[in-house]
Amino acid sequence: MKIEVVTLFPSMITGALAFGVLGRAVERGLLQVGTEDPRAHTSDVHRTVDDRPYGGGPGMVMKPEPLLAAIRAAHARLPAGSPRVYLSAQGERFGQAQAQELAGLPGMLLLAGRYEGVDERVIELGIDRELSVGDYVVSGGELPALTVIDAVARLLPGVLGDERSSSEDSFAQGLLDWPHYTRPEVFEGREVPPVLLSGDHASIRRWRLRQAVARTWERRPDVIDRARLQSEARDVLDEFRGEKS
Ligand code: 4FN
Repeated sequence: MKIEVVTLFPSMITGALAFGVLGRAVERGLLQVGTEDPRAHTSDVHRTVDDRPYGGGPGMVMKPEPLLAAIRAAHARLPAGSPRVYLSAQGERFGQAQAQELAGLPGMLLLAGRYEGVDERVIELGIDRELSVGDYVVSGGELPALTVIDAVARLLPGVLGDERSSSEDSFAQGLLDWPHYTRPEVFEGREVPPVLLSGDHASIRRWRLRQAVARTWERRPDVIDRARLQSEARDVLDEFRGEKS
């Protein structure tokens, strides 16, 4: 997959993509990420990318000419069918379903805003879709863009090792994670649940499923997706529903 990020801070994007699973995906050519800096599309001596808002008020707005030029230059490097996405507070909420959808595309352009945001006409003329990573104030769209890139890249074939596929993530089945443990067996007086040391793989699977269902029910009832649960998980969930209501 090919991704282009339009940003005033390209090194925030390229820097973050040097590490871990994403770093390896880029090294192996499974993921290709380019950047376009609107400042490169200015012609004045001060290389101006922002201006004061019409109507007054505090803060600055990203001015339209260099921004739309940067979007067009970056979009020209992407395969046909690559949407232009503006990361913004006004967008549709980005979740695992949106990540799945984007992972099926050949490419995408991500626009990261700064200041108070972009001139509205850039959205009208140069953007296909708006996505939001959540309801909090951030200083720029770069970290939201990286969040989208990370969540999407993990779903691309070959990005995770053979030993672990994204469809095995418990969240992919509509549940939170079960608790994880590693050595030592006793840490600061706290023991690993004995079932995990039993070697009884059927019991371990049942325990983990129960833990995942219980935590999701208690902490995030909003993310339980009954439809995506396996029949065994649905049975455990129905037990919980019976006990708690
Ligand atoms: N944010 C809110 C309401 C109004 C503005 C903001 C805000 C970065 C350029 C946009 C924010 C949130 C989720 C990008 C926040 C996101 C952004 C995102 C974002 C600088 C202008 C700005 C009601 C959500 C608190 C600043 C709420 N997902 N403005 O943060 O880009 O992607």
